[in-house]
Amino acid sequence: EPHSSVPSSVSSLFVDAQILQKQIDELSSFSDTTAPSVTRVLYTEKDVLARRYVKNLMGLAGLSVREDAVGNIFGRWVGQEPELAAVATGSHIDAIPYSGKYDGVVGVLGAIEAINVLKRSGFKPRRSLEVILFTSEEPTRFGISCLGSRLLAGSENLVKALKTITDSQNISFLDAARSAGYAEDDLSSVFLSKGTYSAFIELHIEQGPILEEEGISIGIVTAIAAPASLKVKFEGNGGHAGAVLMPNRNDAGLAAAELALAVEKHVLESGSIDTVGTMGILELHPGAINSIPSKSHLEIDTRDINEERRNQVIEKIHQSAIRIAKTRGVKLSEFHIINQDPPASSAEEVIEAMETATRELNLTSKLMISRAYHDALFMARLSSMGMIFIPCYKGYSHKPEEFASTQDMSNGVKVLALTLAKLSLQ
Ligand code: HGY
Ligand code: MN
Ligand code: MN
Ligand code: MN
Repeated sequence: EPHSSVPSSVSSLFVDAQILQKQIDELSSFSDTTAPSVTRVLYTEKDVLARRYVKNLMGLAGLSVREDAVGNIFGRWVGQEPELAAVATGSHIDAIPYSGKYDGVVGVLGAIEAINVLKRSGFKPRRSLEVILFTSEEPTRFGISCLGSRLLAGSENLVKALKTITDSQNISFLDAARSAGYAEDDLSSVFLSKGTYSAFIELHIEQGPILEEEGISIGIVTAIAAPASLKVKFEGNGGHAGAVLMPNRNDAGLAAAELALAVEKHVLESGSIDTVGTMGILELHPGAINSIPSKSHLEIDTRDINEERRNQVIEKIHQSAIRIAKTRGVKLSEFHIINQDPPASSAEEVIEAMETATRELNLTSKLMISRAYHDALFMARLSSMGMIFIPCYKGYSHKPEEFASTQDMSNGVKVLALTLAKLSLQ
């Protein structure tokens, strides 16, 4: 049967930006903190409400919806040749504490709107098109980033870890998942086979200032930086903050502080602006002003577009932790690498489809790398991958001031719609 063509006149691509903004605002109301901040953590009551909201929009868009054992949600528009590998798109809707309402959400609600745009244009997909809501892209609750997409890409280690892992309230992953109506089947049922998708594309705000500063409408991502997270614990004798003289102290808190500064030192001595690192979590026990910390728990996030250089930083941080423990007479009770992922490159054919789409839409675009990680980093293990960035206000993200204009979102949705259409017909 004749393939339908990509929407002939791109002017037939109409994005209902008002509805999209309204949906973004409504979704942001499912939050555990007051507006304008958004907090929506995996498997909480607000997360379940938000998932229901998105499933409803998928249904209204005529997508057939399914959910897997950890709550990845799939909305499929079956194509004329349903046996072919589908073209997928999607992102996440979980939000770290006190963050904004666009991170991830633009790539889920915008993807559903892209489907509506194509339907309104009369387009008929050859390959099925699938919108994915990934479970728990953020590491907030269980310390695991991109939990849903990591599992989809296949990870026996993660299945094992999820059987025992608990959150800070000592609730197990499995109990939390069951409370949200998931984890009935074995978690390895989540794995997707390599041939499931021919391409995966994620629409996301840039979470950086470049596109806005340079007045460019679309970022075409060529690679996603290699993320790693470390958990470190020190233990000392603690004691009275007044009575114990300095030579007799082994202060677990100051050991953590010294390691945090060592992270900065090792990152800066890498010689590349692409190497980054911080200590995002620091907990001191007992956490009383007049008690020398007897325990410290710190978590370190370090990334680089160059995997080798990033791994050298991790090695140096480990050496510093051992040295600090020795010189301060504290115990290094834990040095745990939570994740140490390789970077991912976008596929040439997806980049080309995006460049053609932006040209046809008369939009300016720029090739760039993503320093933030995304579910696309793991979907790249299953199929060709690409990402579309849109500008966001001053590059702000992971804070309530996060903002993307309806014009920029509409541009992003059109590029996504046209790219999906092109790849669906290939
Ligand atoms: O941290 C990240 O890179 C992502 O935004 N969660
Ligand atoms: Mn055919
Ligand atoms: Mn994020
Ligand atoms: Mn994100």
